[in-house]
Amino acid sequence: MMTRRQAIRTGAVAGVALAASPGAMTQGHSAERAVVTADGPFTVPPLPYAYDALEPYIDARTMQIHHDKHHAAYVANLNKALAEAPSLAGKPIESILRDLDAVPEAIRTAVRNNGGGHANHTLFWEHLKKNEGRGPAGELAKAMEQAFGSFAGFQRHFSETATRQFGSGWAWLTTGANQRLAVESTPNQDTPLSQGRTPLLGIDVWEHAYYLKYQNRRPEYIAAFYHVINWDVVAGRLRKAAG
Ligand code: MN3
Repeated sequence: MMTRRQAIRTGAVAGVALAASPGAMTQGHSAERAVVTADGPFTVPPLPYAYDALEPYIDARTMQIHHDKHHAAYVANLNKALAEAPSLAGKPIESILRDLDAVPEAIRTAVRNNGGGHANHTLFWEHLKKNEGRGPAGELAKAMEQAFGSFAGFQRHFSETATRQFGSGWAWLTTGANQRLAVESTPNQDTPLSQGRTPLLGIDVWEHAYYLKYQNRRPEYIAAFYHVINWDVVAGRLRKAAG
């Protein structure tokens, strides 16, 4: 993790040097290259696979715009807001979002929206991978049986929640202090972290996440999403939360 962070920082320095003005953003042109945003503590993590790695379930063009433009905009706006809050310097984004009351009121909404956007998308890229029909195993599968009766029960609950989220937002698989799994949704870029919960898996149901391929057919996008969940990553988050 540190190595990757340092690599990103090195990339960010190069990006600053290349940028035409101090506030300019340098956009990556391939999946191998980090999108760097100058002038702030946070950077967009590089996509850990090629843009087309999730085809045909999520198309390459959507991934490129979503990662390089949408995520980059959240990071740029987060950095801009945090420039006015030296008290938050050096804090991880998860800590900031867990305690939004500690964020100065003047920038709280900007941090909630753009910090949430940064944290949510960072999780999202990490837990996407074509799974060839494999589902959860081990402790995660057991925890799903306890909470939802079965993996199919989880899918029903998760799909319904994602479908019913009115307008932009996310559906989540989360865990909390009682270690029990739950499915919930958040509007906009709100994160379960701000409610004291730990997100394990999230589906972005903003139209920018699916409109190019699925247009208004959100349920089709949700059905396709099950083909691109990296269950090892989700299981790892559960272990970490329980640890
Ligand atoms: Mn999004």
